[in-house]
Amino acid sequence: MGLVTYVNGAFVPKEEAVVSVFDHGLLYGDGVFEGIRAYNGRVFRLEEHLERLYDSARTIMLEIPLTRDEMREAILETLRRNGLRDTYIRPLVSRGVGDLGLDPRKCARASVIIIVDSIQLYPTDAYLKGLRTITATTRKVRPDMLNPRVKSLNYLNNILARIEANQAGVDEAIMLSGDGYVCECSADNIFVVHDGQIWTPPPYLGILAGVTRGAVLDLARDLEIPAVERVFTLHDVYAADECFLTGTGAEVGPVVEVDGRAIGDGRPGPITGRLMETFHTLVRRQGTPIFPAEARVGQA
Ligand code: PXG
Repeated sequence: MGLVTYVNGAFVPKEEAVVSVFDHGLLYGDGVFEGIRAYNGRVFRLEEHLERLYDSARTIMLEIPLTRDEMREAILETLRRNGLRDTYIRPLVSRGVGDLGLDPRKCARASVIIIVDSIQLYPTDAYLKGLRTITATTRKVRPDMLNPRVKSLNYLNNILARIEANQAGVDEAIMLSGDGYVCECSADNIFVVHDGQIWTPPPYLGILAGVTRGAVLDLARDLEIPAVERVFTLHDVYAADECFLTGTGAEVGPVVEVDGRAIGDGRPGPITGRLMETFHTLVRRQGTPIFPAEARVGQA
């Protein structure tokens, strides 16, 4: 049997999971979404993803027609119906069906979709040898415009950056703020390592407050690797000993080249390696159990 998708309360085969051409998610990118992973029968940091989804919806004044408890249950039930223990989950809430005007008041009810499928952002090889990146000429949207902390269906800014990476024949693009500070990549947060200390940009700069980013900061604390949120420039990236990206899709991925410059010795660094390893151990242990029978096996 093919994958089953949740669409407005119904579980339908992937091929039959469709939305109206009048859905404002399609017409205007009016909606919010999440990207979540399940590992080993547990949904990693589900509560943090739910919180970000509801916070994003609040900012765009989108009323999600499910309570947070109902949304959690809908996600878990979609996973159960698919019998999946290791997968990628994409909950999405759009403004719903309206007319051709952009006024959201014409949309009577938000549409809720939960897709489960596999995802691979970068080739497997890139995790061993490291990712090659460029800096995109496309800058981040300023936080006082459409705040990048809102995980909205408007991803064109990031897609333009990704196209720049594709055109340059590299894996990913680094995006800068309007005044030139390093922000994040098209679908991942960025970290650099200087003299054993980890730096990552602060969310107020106008980046997505990544769940994986948070998990890596927690791991750094556990491993007693000093970590700070701070503003930095491309110079600090070029001069870094190590650089890596984090994201639900990407997980933790080493960066070995930025704008034609080798980072460190041009190979994935030791701190990145430790974090990649401990991250993969963490995700298999921590999380919300999908199947109730596993609930008693200790949830972190
Ligand atoms: N920055 C941006 C701009 C993102 O879109 C992240 C950082 C990482 O956040 P999390 O919470 O996942 O650690 C994202 C992640 C994908 C994909 O293919 C990921 C995102 C959006 C669209 C696709 O993995 N968001």
